[in-house]
Amino acid sequence: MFEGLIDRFALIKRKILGYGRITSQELESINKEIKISLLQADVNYLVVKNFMDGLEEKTKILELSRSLKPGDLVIRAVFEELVELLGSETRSIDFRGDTYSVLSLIGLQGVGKTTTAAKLAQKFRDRNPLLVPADTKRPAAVQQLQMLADRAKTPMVPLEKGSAAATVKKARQLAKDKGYGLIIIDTAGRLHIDDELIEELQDIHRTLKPDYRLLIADGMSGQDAVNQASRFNEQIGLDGAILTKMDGDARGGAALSIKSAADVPLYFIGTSERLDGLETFHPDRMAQRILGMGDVVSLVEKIKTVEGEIDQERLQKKVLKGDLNLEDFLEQLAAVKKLGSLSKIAAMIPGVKETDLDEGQFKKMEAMINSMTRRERLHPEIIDGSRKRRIAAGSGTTVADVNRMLKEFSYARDMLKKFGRGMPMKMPFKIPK
Ligand SMILES: Nc1nc2c(ncn2[C@@H]2O[C@H](COP(=O)(O)OP(=O)(O)O)[C@@H](O)[C@H]2O)c(=O)[nH]1
Ligand SMILES: [Mg+2]
Repeated sequence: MFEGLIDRFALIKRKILGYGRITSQELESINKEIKISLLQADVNYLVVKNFMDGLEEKTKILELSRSLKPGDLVIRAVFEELVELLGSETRSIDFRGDTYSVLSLIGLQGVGKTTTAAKLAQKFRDRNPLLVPADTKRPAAVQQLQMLADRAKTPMVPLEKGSAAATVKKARQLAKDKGYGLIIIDTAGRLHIDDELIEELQDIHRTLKPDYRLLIADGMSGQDAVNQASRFNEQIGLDGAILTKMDGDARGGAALSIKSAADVPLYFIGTSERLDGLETFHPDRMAQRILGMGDVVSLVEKIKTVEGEIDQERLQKKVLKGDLNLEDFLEQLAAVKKLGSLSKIAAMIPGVKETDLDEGQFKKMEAMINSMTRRERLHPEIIDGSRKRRIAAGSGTTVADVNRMLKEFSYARDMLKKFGRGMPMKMPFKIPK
């Protein structure tokens, strides 16, 4: 599946990850290659344009960081855009709890409707499914479904009076009487979408309202599949799609375009002629596959970790400039608290004895800072007598406590500025008694 696309992306990825830094010209040439790869995979050109716009927007503002290579960030951006293109979330059929659910399979001739009907019956056998032949034009179609139904060990309603609507009505009655939990309708296909086909489908849907109108399309047919999705969606409405024959040399165009171009999300993909050849479609896994599986996952994980550390870098810069305010201090207290007992952590700092730290004192400080307004935290110098009284009352402390805390804070800030370089900001600083 998608071999060509995967190969081209592998080359692009190797190139991107090889760069130590990426200039805007290099970024431009990378983007051009990505664009060509998508077009060669037969992705709809408007979809490609949107994709590139999104990607360029993302890569333009890459935050430079000492710990991350720009190449990693570019790959991550491509990955995220791909996931979005593929529909973001994994879809699943939401079955009714109280009564039967109805799936109507719609599509042109030969795309795999009948096969997929049986695959779904097998996949959801625990729902007690019932197969419904609604292709009345070709007697062979009913026989084919009967054969597949036997293989899937699922009952099929016999064709009623040569009429699709009558057969569907019969299925509804049977489901009520015998407690079938899932009705799967195999509708008729044509070589082209015509008025007669649309009317027939509407007639069936009027008789038995489907919970899901699912387009079945041939994944190898590229943009034809997307056009079918758009047209059926306009004329009868679709809730989702299943792309078949993805085990063949599907280039990826249909899967990558159907959600964006036709607004029809992909639920499953067919991956063999056998009845077990139906897979849930996962946008993130598919994007991983396109970009070369495992390393993309670990790369995204790594970026997440480093982004947490970037916050620390920002703080360290403030420390060095003497810009530290009480809000940062509060943030640090919270971060340290998450790590566990303060005294235990402090004991790991050379020169700090466990007894130097008074946990109660820290709690008091936190309460006082919490009683301050944001402006007071950012500009402690505005805290005058009346503000001190308010803060003391709000935190259950005294004005003397507030005074001491402010003195300690400004002392700590100045000390940190002096000795800040290399000082681990995760640790609480030592407060003179
Ligand atoms: N390789 C492969 N073949 C499939 C898949 N789904 C359907 N087919 C084949 O496609 C052909 C047409 O399928 P059929 O269900 O009769 O299509 P229908 O006319 O839409 O009902 C049959 O030969 C199926 O075996 C699939 O996912 N992979
Ligand atoms: Mg058929």
